[in-house]
Amino acid sequence: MLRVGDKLVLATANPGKKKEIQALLDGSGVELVSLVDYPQLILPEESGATFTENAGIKARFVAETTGRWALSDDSGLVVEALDGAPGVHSARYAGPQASDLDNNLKLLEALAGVAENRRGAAFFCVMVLAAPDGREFVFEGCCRGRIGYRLSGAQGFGYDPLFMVEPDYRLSMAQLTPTEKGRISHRGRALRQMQQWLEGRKKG
Ligand code: ITT
Repeated sequence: MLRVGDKLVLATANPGKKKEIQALLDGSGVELVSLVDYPQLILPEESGATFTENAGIKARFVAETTGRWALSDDSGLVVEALDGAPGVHSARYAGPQASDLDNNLKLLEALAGVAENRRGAAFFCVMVLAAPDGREFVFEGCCRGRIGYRLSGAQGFGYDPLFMVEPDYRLSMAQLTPTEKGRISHRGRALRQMQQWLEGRKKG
């Protein structure tokens, strides 16, 4: 089992995710290293149809190649009025090289004319913790909100400036501090599930 002092490789090339995961696991006793420490590792193509499949692909690849425990995060935004898009394609919604701004502008355009009560959305996050011996453990988190009409706030990354947070939809996710975001976010929830599970394994 993953023990205090073991190195856990974060299987993500996304700096926004990396920063949030590092902050949320700070003080947990797990020593985190990232792909920056393995510059030769390029994550494989995310060919899965679900967040879980893609998270598995990334974590397995990194655990197999480094011989260490690996933790991946596959996440994205699901918009009701768009039948679940951009979903697993969230990172590349506006094209293969799309920036966060490109993706946000495309989303605004796709929702042009859609009324406030039909702009419901949710962020999903699936994390896979993969052991070098092939075992895999899955953790999930979700966070509901609504897509706003304009970008607001400068914190976070991705679709945060358009994601208006429940229950009153006054603030976007990008207007929350990192701590506030971590408390309610899909990623924070998945990581807390993982931490509870690790605690349980230590006692059991
Ligand atoms: P890795 O595969 O290297 O981890 P990626 O960005 O390609 O990085 P994903 O395929 O999981 O990862 O796509 C996640 C996208 O979903 C991300 O690029 C954002 O556009 C969006 N997203 C995920 N979590 C988010 C968050 O907390 N806030 C805003 N947008 C988020």
